[in-house]
Amino acid sequence: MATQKQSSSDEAKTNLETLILELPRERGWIVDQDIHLLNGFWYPTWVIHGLLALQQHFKPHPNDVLLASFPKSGTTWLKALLFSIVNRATFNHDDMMHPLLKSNPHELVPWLEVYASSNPTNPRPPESLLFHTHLAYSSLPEHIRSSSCRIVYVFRDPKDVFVSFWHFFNKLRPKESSSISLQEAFNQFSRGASPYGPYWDHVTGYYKASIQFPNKVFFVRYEDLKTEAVFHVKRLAEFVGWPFSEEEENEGVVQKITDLCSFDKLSNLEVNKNGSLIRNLPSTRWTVSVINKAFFRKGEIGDSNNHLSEDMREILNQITEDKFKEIGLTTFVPLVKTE
Ligand code: PAP
Repeated sequence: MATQKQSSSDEAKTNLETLILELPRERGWIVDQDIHLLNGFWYPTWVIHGLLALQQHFKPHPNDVLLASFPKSGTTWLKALLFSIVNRATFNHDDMMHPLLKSNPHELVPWLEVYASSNPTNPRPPESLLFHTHLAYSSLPEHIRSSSCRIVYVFRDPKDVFVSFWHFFNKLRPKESSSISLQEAFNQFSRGASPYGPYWDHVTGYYKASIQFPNKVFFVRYEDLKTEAVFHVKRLAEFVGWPFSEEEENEGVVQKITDLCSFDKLSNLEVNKNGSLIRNLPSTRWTVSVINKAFFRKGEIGDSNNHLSEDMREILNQITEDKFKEIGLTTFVPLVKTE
């Protein structure tokens, strides 16, 4: 029996490897990290392993909350906020033992593809109703899209996303890996063939879903959160089913949670200055220690102005305008008026 099980799992692995070999391929931004085009999106090899496991075996609960994002759009921040919002009955924002004071937000909200790539037949992380994914909407397991679980999607100006992503890869890259120049990475990003890209199709998928299913998909802009944090944190809490009571509002709880999750607060904690996360991806040869500091660089709007030439900015602005015009999305104007 054990041998039969073993051979069917070996067979599944071989089929998966054959499938991956047949997909269009591009260089990723670090060694061992080629990206493959699967149903319109470019994913690293190990993400495809995780994605297929999720599509086959992930069973959502109706109360699950899934945070979705294109990398570098505000994931760490939203993980901190959502964790604090949904767990506030257990962990008070001013509790000295609050988990955010001792753990990086990525340790508190599991990343589904990573977990699934290590646990392909049982890809649901235990004891959590709050998860995160970088998968595109169309790549999500059908069970997630058709269930009543909720999805929060954060998006950000692609110029800042690109610059943030490039810096992050530079910090992540093992010494033996050859680097990718800003220009090379830019060329890949702008033609859509970069990790998790095309950025514009990623955003469009979730935006359309948020229009079609407003009770299922919540769409928030990083820039809006930066400028009107308390207002959007309240909306977020309502959407995920944990609205702030009048009493909490009078006690300033929303502001306190917002402060706890702010860039200044989180980036100055010992765990985020000196701690690290170990990412173990058994489907590749890749085990990497990611320093927590890498998730906190500047946390500003418009830092891309310091790194991209005027031509590069113009190219990304033009693509963005063209792609988002069709769906009525504008990157540079608040999505929801605060009054
Ligand atoms: P991930 O996709 O790898 O999880 P993600 O958290 O989405 O990364 O993006 C990191 C960006 O969010 C960084 O932006 P920067 O490179 O332009 O500085 C990081 O600084 C920023 N960031 C992290 N935490 C916060 C926060 N609490 N508030 C605002 N921005 C934040």
